[in-house]
Amino acid sequence: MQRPVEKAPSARGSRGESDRTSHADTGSAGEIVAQFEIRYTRFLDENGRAVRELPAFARDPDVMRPIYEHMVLTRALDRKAVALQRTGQLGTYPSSFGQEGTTVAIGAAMARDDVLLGTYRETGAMLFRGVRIAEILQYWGGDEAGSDYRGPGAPRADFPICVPIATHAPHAVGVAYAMKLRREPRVAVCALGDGATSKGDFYEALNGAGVWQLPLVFVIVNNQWAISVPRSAQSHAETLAQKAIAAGIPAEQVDGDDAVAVYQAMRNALSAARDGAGPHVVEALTYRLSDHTTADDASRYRSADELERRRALDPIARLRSHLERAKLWSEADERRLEEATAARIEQAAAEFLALPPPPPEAMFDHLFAQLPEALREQRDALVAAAAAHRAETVSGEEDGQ
Ligand SMILES: Cc1ncc(C[n+]2csc(CCOP(=O)(O)OP(=O)(O)O)c2C)c(N)n1
Ligand SMILES: [Mg+2]
Repeated sequence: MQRPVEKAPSARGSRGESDRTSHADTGSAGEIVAQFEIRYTRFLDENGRAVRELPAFARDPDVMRPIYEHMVLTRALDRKAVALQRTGQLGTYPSSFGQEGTTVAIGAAMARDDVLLGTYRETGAMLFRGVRIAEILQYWGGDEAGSDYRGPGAPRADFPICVPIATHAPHAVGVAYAMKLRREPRVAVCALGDGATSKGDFYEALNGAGVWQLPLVFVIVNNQWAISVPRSAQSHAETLAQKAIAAGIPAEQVDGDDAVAVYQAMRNALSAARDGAGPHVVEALTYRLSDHTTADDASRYRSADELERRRALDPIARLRSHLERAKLWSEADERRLEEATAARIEQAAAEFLALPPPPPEAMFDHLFAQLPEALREQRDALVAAAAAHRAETVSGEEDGQ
């Protein structure tokens, strides 16, 4: 019996109606009504050699050099932030060590007016988009004012770092819906982890983005771990990208340690979304070389062998070899970059360390344009309690207690 099909599968990469017919009689359980495939793209191998014809931008110094420079900057900031945390000068910090190829290429591919909704591991994208180093440190130092990006050319519309897993995915749908409603040529980018793809928020967001055909690009930053949960225990699906298929959204995988592959996939997805072609999902396969955060010790759950193997795929070394081979980078460039990067980091760290500690009520500020009523009450209560505590301390000191 023929099963009615409302509509041919619309996801790019699907085989569509004609294949359906050719497979119709092959199975005893019924005809195949939909088939899909997920493609994987990589341009540079682990040694930075091209494995297929490179896109033109891969030889364009104006595109590639800033990407490389920001990858180096991101790694240097991570190193400094961990050192500050270890010496009691910063709160818990999540390094993006090993993921620089993905996070920087996300930021580089976006247009200024696009809106980034990222997790705590998108430092490279934030830096590329003009968030100041001192602001990033300020945020991780526990001061919410760091989320109120104010540098020159700051991405004012970008969302603050999202620590709750996947809760920013439905927000991204709202942002993209507004863009569509206002007919703005803008795209929302929602970056989230492999672990986040197991959350209901993610599936709900995919569904909304698909059904409303929103200008929204999801990037699954698959770094193989969700704290101590490995990718193999996260989902039985062969790829995380294919979760998009159920929502009618085209999806693909890229080598996330190949900045050229991530940049190209993002550029294509962003320009299609800007032109009204709807959402897209990019799964970037990378690896978290660091502990989950400074509060974690990954050696308790993953092997030294695995880490060793993955270190050899370093996205920075890979891109540098490509740039040197393409004559876009030299030893002298590297020395200059190292010096300039170290100076920028030290200057920003000094600026951060000189900031006065925020008052306790600042934790309520800088996130909402208008504080919701329930939070306003809590803020008022905190201000009153802090004032009472100060008065008590002063009178205690006066009494010589
Ligand atoms: C809603 C929610 N549940 C649990 C946590 C605790 N938590 C913090 S990070 C994390 C793992 C996230 O893994 P993944 O999405 O792969 O991102 P990654 O940290 O690897 O970048 C969890 C469960 C949280 N922050 N938010
Ligand atoms: Mg992860």
